[in-house]
Amino acid sequence: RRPRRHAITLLGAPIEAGAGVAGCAMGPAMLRTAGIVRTLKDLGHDVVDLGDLAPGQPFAHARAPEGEARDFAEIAAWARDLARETHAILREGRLPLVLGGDHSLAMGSIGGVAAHAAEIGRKLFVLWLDAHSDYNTPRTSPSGNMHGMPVAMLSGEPGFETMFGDEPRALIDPAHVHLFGIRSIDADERRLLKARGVDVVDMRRLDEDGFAVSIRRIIDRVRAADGLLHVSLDVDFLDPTIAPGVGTAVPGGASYREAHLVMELLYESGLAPSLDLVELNPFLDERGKSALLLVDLAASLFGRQVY
Ligand code: 5AB
Ligand code: MN
Ligand code: MN
Ligand code: MN
Repeated sequence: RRPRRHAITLLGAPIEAGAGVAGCAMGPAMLRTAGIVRTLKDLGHDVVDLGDLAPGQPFAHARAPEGEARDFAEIAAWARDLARETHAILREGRLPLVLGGDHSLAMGSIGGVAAHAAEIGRKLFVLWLDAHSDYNTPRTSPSGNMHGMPVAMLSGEPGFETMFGDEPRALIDPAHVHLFGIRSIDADERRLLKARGVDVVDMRRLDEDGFAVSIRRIIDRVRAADGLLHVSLDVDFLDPTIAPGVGTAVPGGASYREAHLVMELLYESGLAPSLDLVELNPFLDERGKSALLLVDLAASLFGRQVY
């Protein structure tokens, strides 16, 4: 196999207002310390690091919705700025790699990818690697934490109308979303996910079918539609024993090899996804263990091979 060379643009989004505990704002710095730039360069890629996005002015236009969504205006500002950036990066023919930051940043990163997909007339598929389904709305959320809401927001669920302006609209098709590694869903989320036809590959199904079969099914679907793929990797997708640096640990996650296999098969697919690395909480990590694992997973996604 000949290695492929990608043009990758890194952008830090040190946002933690969407999470229940502090610490994710240090995520981008930690991923750089763990060697994300050098690792991707050593694989032969053209890597540019834009540094961290400066927090935007809280978007005065964003009105707190009914129900609870903590720091809505601040997260709306991040989302609008990030969407503009990921869209611009893709327009230059490069792949955005967003370093988080809590998972609410995906409202922006994927918002920009979706705008690009629409512009070039391609279908966008999202692979959401996570313990949680992140499909709460301000009305259904048990916590009010917006890192539990990005998939719902992107899918056009009510409560987020003022995020990008006043038009209520879906940025992605929920039937093109694949939630993967899931083992914690709230009751209202389950109801909405079923109604919208989201593909939920939970851990129980992964135990039975295996990771390889399950990821190949998704790859085949994206290929058949000539779609674009975005991968959003939440640290809590991984088992907390191998990735302790996370505020929302759930037992029974992906093992070291299962996670790498997902990345290796994605690389071999040639789909070259845009990527978020999110929810790393360096304050809770153990001697950089989780950060180093994330960098290694990014390396596998971008072509590192044993043999
Ligand atoms: B994460 C929970 N469903 O909404 C909620 O880490 C947890 O981005 C959300 O996946 C976890 O508060 C959000 C209970
Ligand atoms: Mn575009
Ligand atoms: Mn999660
Ligand atoms: Mn998440």
